Amino acid sequence: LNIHVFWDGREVGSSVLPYTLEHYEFNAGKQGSHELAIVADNRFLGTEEEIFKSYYDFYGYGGIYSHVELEQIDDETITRVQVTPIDVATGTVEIAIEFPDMPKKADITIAFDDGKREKLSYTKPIRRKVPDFKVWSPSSPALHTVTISRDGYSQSATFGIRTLEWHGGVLKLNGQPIKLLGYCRHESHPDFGAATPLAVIRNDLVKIKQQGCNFIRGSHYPQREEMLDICDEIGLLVWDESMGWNNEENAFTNKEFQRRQVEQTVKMVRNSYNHPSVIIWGFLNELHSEATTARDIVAQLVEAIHTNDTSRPATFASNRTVRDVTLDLLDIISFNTYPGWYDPGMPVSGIPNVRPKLKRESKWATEGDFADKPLIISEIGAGAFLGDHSGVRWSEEYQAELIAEILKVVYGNPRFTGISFWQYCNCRTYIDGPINGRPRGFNNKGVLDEYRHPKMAWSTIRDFAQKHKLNP
Ligand code: ADA
Repeated sequence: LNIHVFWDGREVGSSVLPYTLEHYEFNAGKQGSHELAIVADNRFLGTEEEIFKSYYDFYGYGGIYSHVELEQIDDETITRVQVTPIDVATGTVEIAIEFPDMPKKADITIAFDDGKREKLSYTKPIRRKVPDFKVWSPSSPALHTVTISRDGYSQSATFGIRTLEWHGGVLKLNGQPIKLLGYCRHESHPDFGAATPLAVIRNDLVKIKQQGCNFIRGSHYPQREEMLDICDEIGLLVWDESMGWNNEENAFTNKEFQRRQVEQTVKMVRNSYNHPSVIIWGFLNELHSEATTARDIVAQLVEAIHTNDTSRPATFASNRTVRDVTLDLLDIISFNTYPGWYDPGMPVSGIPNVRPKLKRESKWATEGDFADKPLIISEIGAGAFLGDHSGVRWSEEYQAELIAEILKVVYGNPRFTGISFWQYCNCRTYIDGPINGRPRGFNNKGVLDEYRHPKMAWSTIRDFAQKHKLNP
């Protein structure tokens, strides 16, 4: 899949990074009318370096998934404003500014919210206490803005004051250990494909929040800025990840695949840095990480994240679990695990498998040096057809009972930081894909169906979330 951007017939930009927000700067010529043409080529090329491969278990929709903006930037004297929260007791943040001409020194003014402007000569990132600050958290998602001006041009950034720590096996938000509960969510709707209107996105996120959950894993690609804006505003925590799905050795040892992976991950981090809702950066879902050759790409991506952001942890969702040889490289250990669904000997009922399997995996993630790393269940769940009340596999009852058992086991074991269930709602995939059991061409593990009608498990999770009050 790739995109080509033409201005008056001249190519001014292109991309091979699906779902990545791209910026193209070019000389637009004289004032007057011009033609902008964008070619979205949704053919799978089948090459090793391709990021979006035809076998992924989610549909490769064609076209442009999000909006296009055209902006005249003649007078732009500031390129990027990056805000890092440092301390929630004093409201201290660090501000880093990039300029198009990258001067050694720039005369700027800086103002928080509607406050007064401070003049200064900027040479390196500065620390300031935000006046009248409020701390951001899921239960009180307070936002601030900072406006930087230079030579009559201004740029604002919205941010939240909140901190993260990830040691001692726990994830802390604002100094307090936090338990996560929520869903993996695809940008997918039967009427709109991946070009989900903002009203649908907002409705999904508000529903999840009202259910009592606090967490979304944006599977399996960088989330749209507008989606993250809503999470900032309503107080949902987000795992944002760059695109990958079950990538094999021939791809992840390919230098061009590696280069593209690093590029899309760095772009994701830089594009979405200021969102307080984003608490985890991820990549390469279910990489074939039992291979020692996988260590190179994992190390490269962790380093790319750390180089661009020291304030958030890096992880990826591993389904190799106890066979994974890359876990020591990560800040958080994350397992995609399907006891009770993908069990040896299926299709018999596997609910009794939940406890022993999760116990074994949590023990593995605690041995050696791993005990210091928080442990998340990044996927777990079961397929169910809306309206099937047979009580066996694929019924609403089976999914709900399995989920009830998972909730009991995971939140009863302090080693686990939480769950993002697979998945929020059914999503479109391929009926003839590599995985059996994709009836109707949908992945039917949604707790809601594809039109967001609830299955029984929705109230199982709601009742649990409301009883346990997870939002600090
Ligand atoms: C994997 C994968 C998901 C989905 C899921 C499933 O864990 O990460 O994208 O394919 O399995 O439904 O089997």
